[in-house]
Amino acid sequence: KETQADEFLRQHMDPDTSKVTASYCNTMMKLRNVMGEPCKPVNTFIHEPLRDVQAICLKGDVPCKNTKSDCHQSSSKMRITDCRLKKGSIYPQCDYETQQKRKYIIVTCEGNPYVPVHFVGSV
Ligand code: UM3
Repeated sequence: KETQADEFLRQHMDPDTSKVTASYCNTMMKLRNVMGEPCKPVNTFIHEPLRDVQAICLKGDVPCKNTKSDCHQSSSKMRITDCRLKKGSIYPQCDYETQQKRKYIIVTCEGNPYVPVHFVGSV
C-alpha cells in the first residue's frame, strides 16, 4: 500500500524538471494520477532536490491554519509549478493551467523518519 510519504512524492515531487511548458500540468496530473474525481482543484509540483524538501520538516515550524498537523515552511524560496483547474473543467477532462513560481512552501510532516506528507501552500 502507498504510504502518505510516497503519495507526497508522487503528487508533489518533480526535482529533475527546471523549465515547464504550458502543457506541463495536463501531462503531469495524468502521468502521476493526481486528478481524482472530481478533478483536484489545485496541485503543486516542486522542482528542488528531495533532500532539500525533506529538510523542511527539520526546522521552520509555523502555525497551521487547520488545527492538528505540524506545519513547516521552507527557509528559502523554491521552484514550484502550480496546476490550477480551469473553470468549467469537468472530470475526466480535467484541464489545468500551468503556473511556474518561486515561493516559500509549507508542508506538513509525519512519521519516523519525519518526512513531508501533505503540501499545505506557498507564500
Ligand atoms: N494543494 C497544492 N498546492 C496548493 C494548495 C493546495 O498542492 O498551493 C493541494 C494539497 C492538498 C490539497 O493535497 O490541495 C488540499 O489542500 P495533498 O494533501 O494530497 O498534498
